[in-house]
Amino acid sequence: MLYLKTTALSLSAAILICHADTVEAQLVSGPYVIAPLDVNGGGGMSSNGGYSITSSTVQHGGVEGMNGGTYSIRAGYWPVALAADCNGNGVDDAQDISGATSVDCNLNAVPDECESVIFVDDSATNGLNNGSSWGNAFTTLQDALTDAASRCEVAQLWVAEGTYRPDQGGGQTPLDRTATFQLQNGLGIYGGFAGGETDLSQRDISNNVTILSGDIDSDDILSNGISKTINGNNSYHVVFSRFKDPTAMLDGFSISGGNANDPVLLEAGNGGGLFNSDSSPTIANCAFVGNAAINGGGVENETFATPSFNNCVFSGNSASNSGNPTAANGGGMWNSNATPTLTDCIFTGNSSGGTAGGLGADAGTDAIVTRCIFTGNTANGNGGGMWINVSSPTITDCTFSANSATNGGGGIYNLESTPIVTNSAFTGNSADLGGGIANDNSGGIPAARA
Ligand SMILES: [Ca+2]
Ligand SMILES: [Ca+2]
Ligand SMILES: [Ca+2]
Ligand SMILES: [Ca+2]
Repeated sequence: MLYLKTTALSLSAAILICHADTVEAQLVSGPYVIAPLDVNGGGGMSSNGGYSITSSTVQHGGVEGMNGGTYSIRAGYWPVALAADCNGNGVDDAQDISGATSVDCNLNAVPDECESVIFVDDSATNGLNNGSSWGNAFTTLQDALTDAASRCEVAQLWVAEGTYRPDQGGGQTPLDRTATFQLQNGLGIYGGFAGGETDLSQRDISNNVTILSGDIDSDDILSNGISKTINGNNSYHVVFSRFKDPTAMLDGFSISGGNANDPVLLEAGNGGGLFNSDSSPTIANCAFVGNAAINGGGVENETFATPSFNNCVFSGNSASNSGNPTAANGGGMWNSNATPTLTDCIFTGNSSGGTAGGLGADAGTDAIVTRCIFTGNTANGNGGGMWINVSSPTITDCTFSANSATNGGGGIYNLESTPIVTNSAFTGNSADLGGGIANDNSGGIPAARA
């Protein structure tokens, strides 16, 4: 059913209106038969004087004042072709906006949900590159982020398969190691599209690998676009988040080649894949692969950060410190005074020159770790799978297997902490002391000596 808004329609004689009729808002006369009837949203009717309204559709106003043969219909809808219905809800878009069922923050008379997506595809080199469609997609993610930040109506970026580097795009300096993809509140950044999809549910993340790469100087040894060996001068942080809330979302990307290796600039030594400080973004369906840092090769969470990671993989990341090899922490992830929520995540093949091959939970990190797998992570110190210090993480339904530590705690090294470990398995982990779990000055979980 299609409708045309009327604002003040007086009826004084006959008219027949059916579904298929096209009726302009105008004064009409004659005895009326208005069909079919469906009166919504106020109004109502009464009649005398011989009028018959049998089946009309009148919304948002209705019929009123039917006395003496004169009708006044206010703000009703006649069955007509819609002026605009971009959101396909059968209501004219102008009425969506005036009725506050749609937001129009940019005041262009278009419901914002119809213009909320910006498209990005590094292959779309023949279009207008304004982000308005797949054909006219931006070719760099930075251009899309800049555009999104200036437009209140934008809620999502859809990014097609390909490789995107943070030093690419307007306003960026090529080879700038400090260039980084900054998350934004109210913006979901989604990868995994082939290009051409019309709905978020159509993307295929595993077949359309969408890489955010810190290999800005293009000399890393790659495997399918992922950095296997970092060479040269890469981005300090591929992705960056500070003071963001859970509406800042990253979903469906492989994040690779970040290298936070500066021992002087503290932040530049932490979080090669993602640096996250005092911030609570929502990260889902992402793979942090082949990143490096002094602390937090894959991810660094610090300073009251409460991010969530759902269905993410942390693989082949490393914590290393060329100037002081054992002063490195958290190959996969390093948390300092942060409370990440990790659900259905996998830490595999991460390494640390010091503590925490897989995940480090330091200084008040009350992480919530559920249904996660830690396997094949190594620490050239303590805590192959996980290292916990002065923290109270909750670990539920997890598996620790084949992790190793040169010193203590192949699976978990637990220092002055009170973790709660429930329904979790420890198999095949190894360490000089505490192959499964080593407790050091802790009152929490029992030790499992190798
Ligand atoms: Ca509409
Ligand atoms: Ca709008
Ligand atoms: Ca592409
Ligand atoms: Ca490089």
